[in-house]
Amino acid sequence: MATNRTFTMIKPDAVKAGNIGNILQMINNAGFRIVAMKLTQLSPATAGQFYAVHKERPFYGELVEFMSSGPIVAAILEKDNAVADFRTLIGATNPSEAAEGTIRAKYAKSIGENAVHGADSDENAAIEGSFHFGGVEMC
Ligand code: 3AN
Repeated sequence: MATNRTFTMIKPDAVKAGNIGNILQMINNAGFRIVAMKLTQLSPATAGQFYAVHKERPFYGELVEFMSSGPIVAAILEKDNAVADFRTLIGATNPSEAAEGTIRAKYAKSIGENAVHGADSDENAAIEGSFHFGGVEMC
């Protein structure tokens, strides 16, 4: 059964471009409630740990370097069908394939620097959320 929480990060490219506010507005307008949120910066080691599932992929080094290159916003979001609905809101991994009106279509630069992360399953949403937040940080 689908749970009602997902995990997101606004990535360094979107933070640098000044799009935190625009992206949070789209998240709010799509009906998500923010359960926890913080501005933070991942170290290369922490980014490597977060993306350990991609360790064997050819872009892993590039991904870790990019994700630790500047501040990010990490957040836990709540809504019915949160994981699937958030993936719809952000659009395809490659912004050139992302549907019109999605966050990545509007704000992503490339397949690597693609503005936002969205958990891809309920299980990963829970793991990723607790990677960044303790229970007392959730509202
Ligand atoms: P998604 O973020 O849409 O779930 P994944 O899980 O396939 O996509 O990839 C995780 C992250 O790895 C992506 N958000 C993107 O930043 C990066 N990535 C994926 N594919 C590539 C690629 N071909 N080249 C560079 N970076 C990539």
